[in-house]
Amino acid sequence: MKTLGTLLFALSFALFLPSCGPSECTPENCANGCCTAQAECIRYPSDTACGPGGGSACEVCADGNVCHLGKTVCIPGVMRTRVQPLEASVVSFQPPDDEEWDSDGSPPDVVVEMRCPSAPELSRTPESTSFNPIWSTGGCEVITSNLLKNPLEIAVIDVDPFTLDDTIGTINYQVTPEDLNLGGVELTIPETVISLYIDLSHTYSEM
Ligand SMILES: [Ca+2]
Ligand SMILES: [Ca+2]
Repeated sequence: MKTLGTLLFALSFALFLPSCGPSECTPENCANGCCTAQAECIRYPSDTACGPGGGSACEVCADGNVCHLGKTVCIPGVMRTRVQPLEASVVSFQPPDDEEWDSDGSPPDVVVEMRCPSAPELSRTPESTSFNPIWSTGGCEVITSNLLKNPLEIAVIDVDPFTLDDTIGTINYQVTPEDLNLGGVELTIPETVISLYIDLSHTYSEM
């Protein structure tokens, strides 16, 4: 009965382990966040754990309420986030053969296409002809809670008028409460996109 012996040994060992209750969450060890009922320190508030820094109790926002990230309190209404690519940095040559993006050696004509969670249409920025393209339009605006449920599907493209566009890179990215609180996120697509900064700006409206 070797198996049973092993089991009993493991069981007795488990019984003598120190109990793993929640550790404490206090104003001292959670100065930058709020404390959940499970004694977890939440640094970046969201609808399910909303509260200011200082180790106070996090609030779960009631139905029809959202966590106002600036005020760090639950307010009645709807929160929307505008997702806008602002700037990127693209490598000078196309891997794997280090070809130029365009045959005349000019910089790529970069657009960012995004499929945003629950948005009805693909969003698309204007062209920015540069290795460091910038944009200020062509993003999407969605209900913020949807952004936390499904990833952004992002494609960075070099538009070519007479041939098929070159796909510079694609990435699916799941937005986090941290990104929402910081107001943006910087992404990297291996090999081709050194950085892509996406701005996340929020608006709140009464139901
Ligand atoms: Ca091209
Ligand atoms: Ca081009």
